[in-house]
Amino acid sequence: MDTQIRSAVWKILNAGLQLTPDALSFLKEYENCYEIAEKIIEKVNAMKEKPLCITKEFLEKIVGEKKRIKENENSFSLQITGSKRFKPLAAEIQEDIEVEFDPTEKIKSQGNVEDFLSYFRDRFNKLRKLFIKRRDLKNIVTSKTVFNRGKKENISLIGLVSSKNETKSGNILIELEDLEGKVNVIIPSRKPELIKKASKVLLDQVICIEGTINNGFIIADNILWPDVSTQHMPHRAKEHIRAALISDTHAGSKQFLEDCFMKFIRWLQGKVGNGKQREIAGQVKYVIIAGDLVDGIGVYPNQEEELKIKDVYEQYEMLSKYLEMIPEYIKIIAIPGNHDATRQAVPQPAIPENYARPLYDLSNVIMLGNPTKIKLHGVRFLVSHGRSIDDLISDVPNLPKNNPAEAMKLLLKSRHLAPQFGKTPIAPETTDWMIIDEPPDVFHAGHVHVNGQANYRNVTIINSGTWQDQTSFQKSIGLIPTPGKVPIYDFNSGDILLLNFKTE
Ligand code: D5M
Ligand code: FE
Ligand code: ZN
Repeated sequence: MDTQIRSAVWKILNAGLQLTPDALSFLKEYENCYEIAEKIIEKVNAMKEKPLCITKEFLEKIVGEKKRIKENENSFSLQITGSKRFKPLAAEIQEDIEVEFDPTEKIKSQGNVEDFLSYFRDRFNKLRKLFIKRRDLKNIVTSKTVFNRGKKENISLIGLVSSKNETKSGNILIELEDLEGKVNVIIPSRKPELIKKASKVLLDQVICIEGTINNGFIIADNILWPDVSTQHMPHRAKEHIRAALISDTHAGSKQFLEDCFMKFIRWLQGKVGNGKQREIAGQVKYVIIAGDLVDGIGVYPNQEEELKIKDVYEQYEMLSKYLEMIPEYIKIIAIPGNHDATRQAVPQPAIPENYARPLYDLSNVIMLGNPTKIKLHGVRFLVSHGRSIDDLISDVPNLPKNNPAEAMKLLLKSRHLAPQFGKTPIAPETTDWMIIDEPPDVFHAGHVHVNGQANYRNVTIINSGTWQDQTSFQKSIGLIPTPGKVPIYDFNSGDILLLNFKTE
């Protein structure tokens, strides 16, 4: 059965309605059968006595009304283009995918204390190397050698932040730890700019302090993060293709916006949008999904009340029914989030095949772990679900809630995807796979359900938003999601176009 009619029938059945065979044949004749299905449900919902079965006569009435409505509508998401030919450029272009890092096969942790020791040792060593590579640091010392230096000498100490406190006089006291010991650093209250910088210092981050020695302390002159080089040059592709960046579909949730997601798929199929919008659809070669594919089950207390589908296998099945409708020449890359059926601690292996079989069965879907590094046509993508963004927004003063890209900037600066231990759960792998060893060209995350974009030292930062409407939990914490917005990344120019599929 054609995918359009399949989704229309799926929608009707899901609403608890049946179609007579006549009605089914009638519906099949219409290219906009999905919109007709929406209208059927809307109509039935408005009826006092609801029919159990939708007949051909019922449909004929609706189609008449539908035609009239279409003439008055001109919004992007509802525009029907009829039978104009769609010739997608991306179908002519060969895929070019290189998975540079996928944690799935690397994961080994047994979860004991020694593992955590090696984990933090690895974090420190790798980030220290990044600092040393910068070559702008003078007189690098260690916790052991620092006090051999003279009082007036400027020194640089690299260490992991093991504590941070404000003293009564308004100084900030940071304890830095390296492989040899610990040193106390004072950020003096008389330097307000430095105090402001210190507010961005997180526990367990590896930072560098520049300063001088006084009475067994380091008095800080500056705080540095491993950061991204100002010389970072992004890679661009010669092909005029694009990627649609999405996340947090939350299939199975009562708040999953099926119609909105369906509009997105119909746009990818070249079935909605004006000429320019359809041309852009035809350039989409990749859809990247940054986690929370399904809503899961038992993720938070009383989640059942918020679920339309209470079985995680069926949730993946439902998502696959949608993804199946995406043209096959478009490659779909999906990683897990904290709602998916894989371990919660990062790095997360890909969702196992036994949970998400229908997704693995789609020939154009590639299932990877969280985080993932992937090179598409030479352009480097770092894709991570982004749970730690929450931690940063709650702990760093003045980080905006309505643009998660600002928090993502700080992750890039710290060259780490989950700096704070004891927040986003981290698995005690002996290697720290959450380090951003190479700055990517595109840093894509989700999780916060709020769309946002930024550019930081030539890295394009994108938080893709969600397809789930506000849940009662989100309402209780004042989170206003931005569902249905899709950033479209242009591989050739590096530009982002934001499309809105939400029907108001
Ligand atoms: O997360 C969706 C959004 O909801 C994200 O911004 C975090 C927020 N969220 C989710 N669970 C919690 C708890 N327990 N406390 C505070 N904030 C939360 P998602 O991963 O889709 O559930
Ligand atoms: Fe989510
Ligand atoms: Zn999430």
